[in-house]
Formats: sequence, C-alpha cells, structure tokens
Amino acid sequence: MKIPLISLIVTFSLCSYVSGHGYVAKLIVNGQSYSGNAPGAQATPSVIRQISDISPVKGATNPDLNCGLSAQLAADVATVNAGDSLAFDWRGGSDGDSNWPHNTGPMLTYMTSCGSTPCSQYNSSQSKWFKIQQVGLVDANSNTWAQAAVMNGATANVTLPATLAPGNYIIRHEIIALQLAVSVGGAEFYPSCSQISVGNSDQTGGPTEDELVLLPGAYSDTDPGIYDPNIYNPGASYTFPGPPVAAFAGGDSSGTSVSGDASASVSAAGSASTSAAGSSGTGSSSSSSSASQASPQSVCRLQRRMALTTSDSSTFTVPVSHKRRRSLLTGLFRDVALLYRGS
Ligand SMILES: *[C@@H]1O[C@H](CO)[C@@H](O)[C@H](O)[C@H]1NC(C)=O
Ligand SMILES: *[C@@H]1O[C@H](CO)[C@@H](O)[C@H](O)[C@H]1NC(C)=O
Ligand SMILES: [Cu+2]
Repeated sequence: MKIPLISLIVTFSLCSYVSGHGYVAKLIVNGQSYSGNAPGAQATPSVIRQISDISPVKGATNPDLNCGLSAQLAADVATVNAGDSLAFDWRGGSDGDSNWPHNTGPMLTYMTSCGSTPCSQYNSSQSKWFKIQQVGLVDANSNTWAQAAVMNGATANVTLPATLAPGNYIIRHEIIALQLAVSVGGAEFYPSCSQISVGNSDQTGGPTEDELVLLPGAYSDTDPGIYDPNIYNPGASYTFPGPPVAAFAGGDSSGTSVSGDASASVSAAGSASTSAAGSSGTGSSSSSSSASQASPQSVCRLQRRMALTTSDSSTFTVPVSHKRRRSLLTGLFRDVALLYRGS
C-alpha cells in the first residue's frame, strides 16, 4: 500500500505539532517553587512573565525575542541572593503536561537591571542585558546537549554570580532549539523572563559597558550558532550566539563550547545523518508498522533529512561536502523506502 502524497503532507504538519513546544512552568529557588501561568491562560500573580503561546519566537530580530511571545508584566518578584542556584522547569504542551520536547541547541541566561522601577512595572524592551551563563554540547562526539537532560525531565539550572550587586533584576532564561537550524530562519527561540530581587549584601559585581546588549539586537539569523549546517555532525564545534558571559560572572569571553576533533568530524560525516536520526527514533522503527501508520519519528526524521539535504550551502561559508551530501541523499532514499514499506 502506497501513502498518498497528501497523507505525507498531513503527517508532516502533524510532525511539527508532535515535536511540540513549551514554556517555563516553574522557577525554583531556595526550596521555594514559583509557578508560572500557562501561555494564554487567565493570569494569576506570578514572578514569571506570562507568554501568549507555547510556540517559538521565530527570527533573530523579532521584538518578542525580548521575553517571549507577547510577554506580559508579572505581578510578583522572587527574593533571592547572589550566588543562589535557580532551577527553571521547562515543560512541553500548552498545559505543561509533557516533558520539554527538544534536545538540540544551547541554553543561555541573561540579566538586566530594572533600575529604580519595580520589575513588576518594568518594560525591558529597550533594556541592556548581560549574559551570566551558557550551556551547549556536553559531548560533541555523541552530539549530546545539556538541553537533552531537560527533555528527560531535569530542570535547567543557573547560578547567580556570587558577587552580583543587590537590586531588582529580570533574569531571562532562553532555550534555542536548533533541530531545524540547517536552514536560515529555522532556529526556534524560547526566551522566558522572571522578576527577581537580589537581597542586600555588600557585593558590587556587575557587567562592563561593552558586555551589554539589546535583545533583540545581539543575534542575527546567520550567526554560526543560529544557522548551523553542521548541527547534526558529530564532532563539530558549536559557537554560542550573543556576547560572551560577563567577566564578573566567570566568563572566559571565548564564546565557544566543546569543540570536536576536526579529523573526527570529517570521518564521521558519513554517519552524521544516521546519528541525527537516532535522536528521535531507531532506523527500523517503521519497518514493523504499515506504511500508512508510519511513526511520527520516521516522518519527522525524513523531514529533518530533507531540510539537511536541500539546504543551500552555496551562499554560506560552510560548504556541505559532496561526500556528506551523498550520504544525506542515501539516507533520504532509505527513509522514503522505509515509509513506503509494509503490507
Ligand atoms: C514594552 O514596550 C513595547 C514597545 O512600546 C511594547 O510593544 C510592549 O508591549 C511593552 N511590553 C510590556 C510588557 O508592556
Ligand atoms: C539540574 O540539577 C539537578 C539536580 O542537581 C540535576 O539532576 C539536573 O541534571 C540538572 N540539570 C541539567 C540540565 O543539567
Ligand atoms: Cu518546539
């Protein structure tokens, strides 16, 4: 039995639904848990600025890059101290009833001062932000990102700089999901802003003027860490977008995470597509089901592989080698064959 083209197209659109999106459902600090409002729901007082929808912010210069889709001011402020550890509980689905759905791409944390305005009334759209943390690949060769732990149910953890000066701040935790970043504009941005008051202390730490950026403003759609044709290439290095982590927050100003061994990335190119597929299902997953019941994983994998295979490398500086393109095409044909197999 053959799958009509229309059903493939329908399954493709289902694919982006199945792969899903999400939001920060909770902020946990010092044993206290602050719940956020589900996107678009009737708001109750919270420290987390509510967004209108779980969908990603698309486009590096989108005004919603500031604090998420149509982010609203929040009524409350969490009381914290310099050096505290904050846990962000990212959940999937519009009610947060499933795990965060993505595992590819960095997580970055920025802060901005609300100055003399209470953060509950502070509009951050023109604010200057500094970066306090960024996590990316934890193992380049197996293509494992810190974000994968969040997909498995862990919170994303951020430690406030130990010398952070007291005051009112917005802390902006951002996941950039890069599963479609092989195409320009494919990156999905998920920023989330929470209002905090950093307790009195005699600390005076803060960023320098040149570490401050506007958001949007700090990213472009063609930054190497946002448009990334090598995203599924084991051993490839990753370059974080935006400014370096502020020096007072322990930044090394290099902006680059784990870098793979260059020779490994060349010899591994042939298996890159297989490894990418492995992230969401096994190669044989569709062989036991009939073609018309092709697993969402195999369809999503096919969709990703098509994006990879057809991405235009000519206008950018990182060419896809013939060998790699051939291996991508081979994988593409295999995936189509798998989808069509059965009964
Ligand atoms: C902040 O100001 C911008 C620009 O005027 C506006 O579009 C946005 O809705 C404001 N945000 C909040 C949370 O009031
Ligand atoms: C956050 O901390 C918890 C508790 O230590 C840990 O289990 C979890 O893996 C951490 N999250 C990430 C993304 O590393
Ligand atoms: Cu998503």
